Amino acid sequence: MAKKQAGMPVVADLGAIIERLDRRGRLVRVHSEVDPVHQLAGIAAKFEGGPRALLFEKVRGSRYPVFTGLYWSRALLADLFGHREQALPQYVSDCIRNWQQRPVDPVVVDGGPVLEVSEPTVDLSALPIPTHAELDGGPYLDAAVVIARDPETGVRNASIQRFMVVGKDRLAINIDAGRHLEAYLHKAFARGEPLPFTLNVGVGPGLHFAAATPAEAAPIDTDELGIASEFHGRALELVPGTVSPVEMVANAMFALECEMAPGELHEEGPFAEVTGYYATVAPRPLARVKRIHRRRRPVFQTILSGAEVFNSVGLLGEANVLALLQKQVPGVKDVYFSHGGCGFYHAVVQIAQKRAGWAKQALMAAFAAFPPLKMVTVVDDDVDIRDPGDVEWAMATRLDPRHGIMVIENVFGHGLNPSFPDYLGSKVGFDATRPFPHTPAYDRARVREASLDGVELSVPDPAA
Ligand SMILES: Cc1cc2nc3c(=O)[nH]c(=O)nc-3n(C[C@H](O)[C@H](O)[C@H](O)COP(=O)(O)O)c2cc1C
Ligand SMILES: [Mn+2]
Repeated sequence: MAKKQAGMPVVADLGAIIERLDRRGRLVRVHSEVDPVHQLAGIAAKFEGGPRALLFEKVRGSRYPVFTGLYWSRALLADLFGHREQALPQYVSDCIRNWQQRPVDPVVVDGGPVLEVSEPTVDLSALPIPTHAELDGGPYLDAAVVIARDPETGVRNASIQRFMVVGKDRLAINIDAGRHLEAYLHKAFARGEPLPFTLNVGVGPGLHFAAATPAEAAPIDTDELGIASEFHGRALELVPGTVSPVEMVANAMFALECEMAPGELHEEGPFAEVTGYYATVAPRPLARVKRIHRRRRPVFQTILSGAEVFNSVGLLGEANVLALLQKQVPGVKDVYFSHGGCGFYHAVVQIAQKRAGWAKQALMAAFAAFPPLKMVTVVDDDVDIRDPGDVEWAMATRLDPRHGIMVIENVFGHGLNPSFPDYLGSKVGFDATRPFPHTPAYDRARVREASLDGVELSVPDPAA
């Protein structure tokens, strides 16, 4: 692993993060050689959601280890950032607000760890790129941060897209409708030009969060890489591209310089998505890899479709909905994107209502703040929004089905959700708050808090 740069915060460097996880008993090391086709993901799935990430030390066919699981537990992320788990959305939303008010743009430096080795030839088969699910169409890069520049304004964008390996120097990419990369591609192709971009594999969560920040919080005319600077407490360092004006992340593990040419498509998919369904096969943009750079001893990073995505795109969506609701609707206290809702289709909002109708205002504002949402449920502040049983209790006892359910027909949503074919479907909001003004009929019954100190008791183990 490359040496840590002086003063570099741990969250800014994946090498430092892996070392820290190891020291704190939060890293499972897989010593045996594993097959990158299905076996790696199968082993990783056994640890998914747990308190530890995973390092596969030997992966068949490659010289490089593979790291996974950084995002599958909020407890692990909270430990890394030094915040309480439940305070993460507020912390993330505060960082994004600071960036919106006083952005610290990235700086371009001459060199960095990612330029330690520049491969003489491009051969993606040398990288330990895993094939995850049984029906996946091939190996996928799914944790790489895409950096591109607006062909008209030169503004940089950061995002994450899935890339299927379709040749030793070719990738097929899935870009959802409405992404900034899609807009850049249209602009470049309208001019008859290719779109250069870089793929940065093995970066810290600050940059990963910057890339996952939704367009509603980081509009197309802003350089959202600056959000990483905010998480790091210092300017993000980039190095210049060697074949195009698009930069690479100075301390990434690997950086691939790529290009999409007008009209070039390739079949992409299937891919087991975060929804729990396979994304369909279709002709999608083809990218050519021009150059591969890496650290001397790099670690490849991959992400399992599931909790890892709930806690990245989901956490960033949550933070943005929270920020907007706190600004627009009095009384909003907290927001959670439930895992049953795939991390970004169902928002549960907690509100201390001071006036009738504000819960419904919260419903409308949440839908506007994050277009992939299909469901929003608003509950009072005596309900635990992270406990599905408690949310159901509020729906079962407080929701008035005649007045509390709001259906919005034929509206733009997320294309990966099968109930939104071609991005069109219907959404539903549930106002599960108590009638306002509040009456004792809806007061929650509670037993008095008692201490077991000094209480003599015997607790047997139940018979097996
Ligand atoms: C692990 C992971 C995988 C993702 N895969 C895709 C993808 O394949 N296609 C896509 O358009 N967005 C994907 N996203 C979501 C986008 O990266 C995210 O919405 C981002 O904010 C888009 O950037 P933009 O607002 O600059 O367009 C993924 C996000 C994560 C964290
Ligand atoms: Mn963007």
